[in-house]
Amino acid sequence: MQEAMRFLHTADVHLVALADPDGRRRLAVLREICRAAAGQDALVIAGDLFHSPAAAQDAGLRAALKEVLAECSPKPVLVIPGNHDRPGGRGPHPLDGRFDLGGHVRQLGQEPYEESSVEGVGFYGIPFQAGLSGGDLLRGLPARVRGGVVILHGTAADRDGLAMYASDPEGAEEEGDSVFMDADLEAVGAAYFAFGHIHKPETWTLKGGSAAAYPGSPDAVTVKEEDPRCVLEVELEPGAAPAVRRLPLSRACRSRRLSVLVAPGAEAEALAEAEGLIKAQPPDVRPAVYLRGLGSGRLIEEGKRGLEALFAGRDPRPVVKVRADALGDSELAAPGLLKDFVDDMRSAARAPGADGELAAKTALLGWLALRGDEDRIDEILEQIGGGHEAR
Ligand SMILES: [Mn+2]
Repeated sequence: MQEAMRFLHTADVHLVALADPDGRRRLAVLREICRAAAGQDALVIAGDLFHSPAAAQDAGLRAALKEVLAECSPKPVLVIPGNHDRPGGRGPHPLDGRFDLGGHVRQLGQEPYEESSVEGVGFYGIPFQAGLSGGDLLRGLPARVRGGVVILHGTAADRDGLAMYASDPEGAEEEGDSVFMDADLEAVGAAYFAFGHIHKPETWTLKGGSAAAYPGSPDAVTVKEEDPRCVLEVELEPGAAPAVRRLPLSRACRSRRLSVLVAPGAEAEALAEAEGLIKAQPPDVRPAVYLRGLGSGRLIEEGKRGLEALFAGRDPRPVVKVRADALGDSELAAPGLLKDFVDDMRSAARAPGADGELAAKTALLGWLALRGDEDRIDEILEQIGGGHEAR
């Protein structure tokens, strides 16, 4: 490398079929990235370009993808398979060259690593694979990797608090998870480690002046991805630490988790609140509404379906999750403490000048206190105290 070089680093695009609005939006975000990469020396995609092997088999999606990737031609695109492109990390995968994604697209699919060069800088792609540990994979890189770039897909184990952002922790594709330790990265001595797998943007420096980063998914894939979405611009200069900048993405959506408290007899108020919250979100936010508390299971489920139907045309579509204790209608009507509680709450809510929703929430706390449910009380007080806007 004679002078500075710059490339863009993304990962975890999670393309799905274009019949799904998520698929069309993610491809539009990738187009935005490719257009920006046309002014750089290269684009790195560090795994999980496809959400699943089935998505990669979709010829229509692949044709659209090839057209989008052409936006940065002739600048090279370097891509490795991640755990979603290749569940389990074994056997064939869609990025082994079987599909033509454009002459400038380098599919680094050979195990244990595949080498490529851009502007005299070595790029070492480590495809997601199950045979070797993260430490063994790094120790297997050649000595000339010093000063170069390593592209890899897995969990950086020494990054506290990041593991929870890995997608689908219960999914089969998490098997054979690659784990990389900072000490092993430091021993490699590459200038930059282009990670994929964790969907939250994170950049860190290593001993010896190297840098490592997750760009995060460019478009929200799960409800956890609440940070603004970005692509990373990496600048390598001889004799200097890499400079890593976050570039915002105008077409991307991010998630926002919102809680609504449900109380028996006030289910409709809670659902109206949920509707209002969803409507209040800006268009780049995917609202994820959690219905908490307790109430009629029938009314809550009906309400959830109603909200989903009402917002079926919204892009991005909201997510509605029921986290309330569901009670049967007969339980609510049966004589006893619960019946008395519901009746008292209803009459309190009907009192002149009363705030029905506030009455419901207050009564719910009373009901949980009667049940001795201290954990739930703390959780609910925290939600009420924090307010919805704070998140
Ligand atoms: Mn991913």
